[in-house]
Amino acid sequence: MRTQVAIIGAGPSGLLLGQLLHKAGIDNIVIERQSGDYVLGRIRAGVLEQITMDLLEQAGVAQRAHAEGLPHDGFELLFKGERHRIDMHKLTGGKRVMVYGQTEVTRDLMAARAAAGLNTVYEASNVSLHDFDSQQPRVRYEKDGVQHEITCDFIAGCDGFHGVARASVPASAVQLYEKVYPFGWLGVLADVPPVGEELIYANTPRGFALCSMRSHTRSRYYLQVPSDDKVENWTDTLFWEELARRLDPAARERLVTGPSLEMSIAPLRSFVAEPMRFGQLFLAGDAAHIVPPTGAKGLNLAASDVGYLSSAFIEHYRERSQAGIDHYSARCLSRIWKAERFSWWFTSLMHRFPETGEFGQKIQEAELDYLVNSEAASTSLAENYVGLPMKL
Ligand code: RFL
Ligand code: PHB
Repeated sequence: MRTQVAIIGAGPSGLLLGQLLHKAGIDNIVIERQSGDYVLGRIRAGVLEQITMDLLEQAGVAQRAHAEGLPHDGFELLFKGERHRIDMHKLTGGKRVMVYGQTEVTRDLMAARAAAGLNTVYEASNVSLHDFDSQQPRVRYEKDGVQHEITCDFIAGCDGFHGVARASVPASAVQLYEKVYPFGWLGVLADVPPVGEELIYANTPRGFALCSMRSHTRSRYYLQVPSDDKVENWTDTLFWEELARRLDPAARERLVTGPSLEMSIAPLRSFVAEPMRFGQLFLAGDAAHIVPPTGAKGLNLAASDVGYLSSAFIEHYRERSQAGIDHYSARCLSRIWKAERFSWWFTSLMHRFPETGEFGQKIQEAELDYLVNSEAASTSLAENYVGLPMKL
């Protein structure tokens, strides 16, 4: 088999790249280790930046996000038992975010790919990458016990943090930066109306909590839990009781509980691999970087990488120019490190750190007080939350 771009991974990065390339007439094949249903079963991000919406539009898959997504102009910070609104729309001169789940983005991209009759290989095993330091890279995989080989011009490693693409690069060619936090997020998805119109990020002496949503009838809630906690230690009742304890009285009053559709624990980590290009192999999304989810940046960074990468490939095929390809890694990393900084800062501000004790809590509360009372400080928060410009 031959294609122009072999894409490893059918998460949001891989599928969005495939769709943008297809729109530009560039042939591609997506190779995914799991089944389509398994990919759709992972409940992850929920907040899309305008830049991500623009890319979905460019890919021709934004109709349902526009129709069913919830545009949000602000969010609330809860600390010392009181909520304070950050008016993103006002503070950023009219920008907002869209609340629309990663599952739905993935579903829309899968439907568009199927409708266009594009080749996606699900349940591919033993995927391996070869000769990406030459002009003839190859990808091998097994499907139903049969070995296949794809020759291509480029390989896009969109296969997430645990994927094969980054692991195929010699250790001496890549520099890794990592920070692991001493806690995780316990998440619950439930068909109950959200506690508020907007998201609530709560800093409490019992730990962080986040009230998010997928629609007016489906809520997504998270609690900070110790790193070694297990889902088996929790029941729906225990979750709702602990969430209620971390809310202010008015929100507690409004909280509607119900059976969880999904409950899982995600570890929190900051991670960057540099560079993101190795000859004809390009990393994008979680394959190259991870942010703790506090700033809602993971999926959005994946989308902006794919924005840069699709432009680079389009420039290569249309104009025979290498410029986009040569600048890919530096362009991405400049934006990624700013999002890493923001996500680390917001995580540090909102979570309880076992080692800093009461003093740490007081310092956080002082910073939060400053943040909500200083227009300069809240503008900086809002500007980062809605997403920094792509600067192409
Ligand atoms: P994904 O979504 O991990 O997709 C990668 C795909 O590659 C496949 N794969 C392989 N395919 C072929 N061969 C191999 N050897 C392969 N190895 C892996 C995988 O099966 C998968 O389908 O990466 P992508 O596309 O870069 O998208 C990134 C986003 O998924 C990610 O940034 C966010 O979901 C991060 N994230 C969150 N971000 C937010 O903004 N808000 C959140 O609330 C939020 N929650 C989360 C998250 C990430 C989590 N992870 C990674 C465990 C919760 C969790 C649990
Ligand atoms: C979510 O809805 O899953 C979500 C929203 C905002 C975040 C993280 C996760 O910061």
